[in-house]
Amino acid sequence: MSRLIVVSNRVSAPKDPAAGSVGGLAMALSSALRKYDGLWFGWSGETVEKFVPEAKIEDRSGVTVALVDLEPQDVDEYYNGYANKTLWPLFHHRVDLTAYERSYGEGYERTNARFAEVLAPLIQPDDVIWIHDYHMIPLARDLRRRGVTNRIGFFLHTPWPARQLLVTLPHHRRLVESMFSYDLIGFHTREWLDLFRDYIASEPEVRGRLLPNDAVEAFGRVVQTGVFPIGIDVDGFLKARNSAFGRRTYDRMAASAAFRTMIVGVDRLDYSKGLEQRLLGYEQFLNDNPDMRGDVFLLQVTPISRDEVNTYQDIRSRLEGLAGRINGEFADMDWQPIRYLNRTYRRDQLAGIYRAAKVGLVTPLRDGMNLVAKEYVAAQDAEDPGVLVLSRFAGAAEQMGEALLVNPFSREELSDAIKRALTMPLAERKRKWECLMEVVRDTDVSIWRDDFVASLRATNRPADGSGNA
Ligand code: ADQ
Repeated sequence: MSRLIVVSNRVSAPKDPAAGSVGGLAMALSSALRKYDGLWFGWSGETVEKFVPEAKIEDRSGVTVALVDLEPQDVDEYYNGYANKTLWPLFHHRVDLTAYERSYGEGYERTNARFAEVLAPLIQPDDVIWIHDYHMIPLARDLRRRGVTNRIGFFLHTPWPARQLLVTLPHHRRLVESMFSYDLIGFHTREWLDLFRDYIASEPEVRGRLLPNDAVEAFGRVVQTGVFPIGIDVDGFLKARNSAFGRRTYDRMAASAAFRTMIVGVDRLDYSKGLEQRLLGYEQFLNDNPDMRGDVFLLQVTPISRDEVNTYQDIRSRLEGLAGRINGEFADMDWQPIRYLNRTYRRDQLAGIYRAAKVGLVTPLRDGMNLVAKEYVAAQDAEDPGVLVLSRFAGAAEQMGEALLVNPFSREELSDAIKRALTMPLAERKRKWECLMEVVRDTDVSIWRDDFVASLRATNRPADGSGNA
């Protein structure tokens, strides 16, 4: 079997795979790389004064990684700029937060060309290349320019935006055209794929054709697309949950809840996760249900992320203010309605925390998939499972229809859903959980990975490699 090359902005192959903090995606990709004797390529996270077009090769527990250092200007314009201030907000429908700076677009193009310059010589004729996420959309085009004719696939971990919003990007056509250098493009959900297809078919500057079996034709080329819903490493997560540390964390949480019912939220601090709306919905619930105050509390675990971007500093201080205000207004001498913390936990601890919560609040305003929803379900006890309240705007909602689906923009709807979750009879909770757990198992991260790689290997490549060059 030919080698697999995984490419992502940050290489998360773990130095120590036994460490409790390694995520399912990192584990799944690392084990595929061990199996196919592959390579994981990406930015080292380091900067150098002058770019050197050569990768640093390391071995990380049997996985070969190839890392590139970038110049500070690349990091400002490509990573903090175009990736995190332009594409991330735009793909999450926040045009109000999108930075339309020309220098960011130029830095993005330059840095992707640099990645191609370093990666191209590492590629062998039979390698299959899998590029991840919005940081590296044009990379296949840049590799083709360097004569790479291998199969190249792309997977987008975020939503794809509606055409009406995508066209606010000055070079939207160029960005989308670059995607036609791939052999396969994958999305988490049918909804994101349909939005992509809508752009191809309806955008006057493109006027592409939708072909059978989700192939699309535009810019004189044909590309295969598909839906590949990501999931968690179910067995690994259950092992973490049942480990001594996972059980100890559960006991510790249960003791600290002191017979009160815990509601949990676990999200990176990001405006796409709907954290302010969630706290307002919870406040509404406290207002609507004075008799339930004192019996519940919300544990909101929110590690800081992308703190070098101003928008993230703003939302951080707004959230702190909001949590403080709600606590100030409702707390009693022996009860605090919100425990708000900015730290990360190991997976076994996280599993113990989820398990102790009778309600999981996963209410993003827009999210590619959302793995917390699946982790919360996997952590529950079959005999007395908690209830998942899930935003209808998370990709996960396309599969997890048995959750209590809510519109996170409406605080009344959030309040009603929290109440319904807290009062749901055991039989209904069990029935819902069984359906949801089946979805979690059916979308295990290893299934997602194998499905994508097999589909990529099955795509038709022109014999001389010229068709998509
Ligand atoms: P994210 O936006 O990061 O991922 P999500 O899918 O929820 O969102 O994954 C977050 C991960 O971080 C989960 O595994 C969670 O356990 C972990 N995490 C969150 N808070 C933590 C904490 N306090 N301590 C430790 N771990 C914590 C992007 C897209 C998503 C898509 C994924 C995968 O935005 O839509 O589901 O990629 O494709």
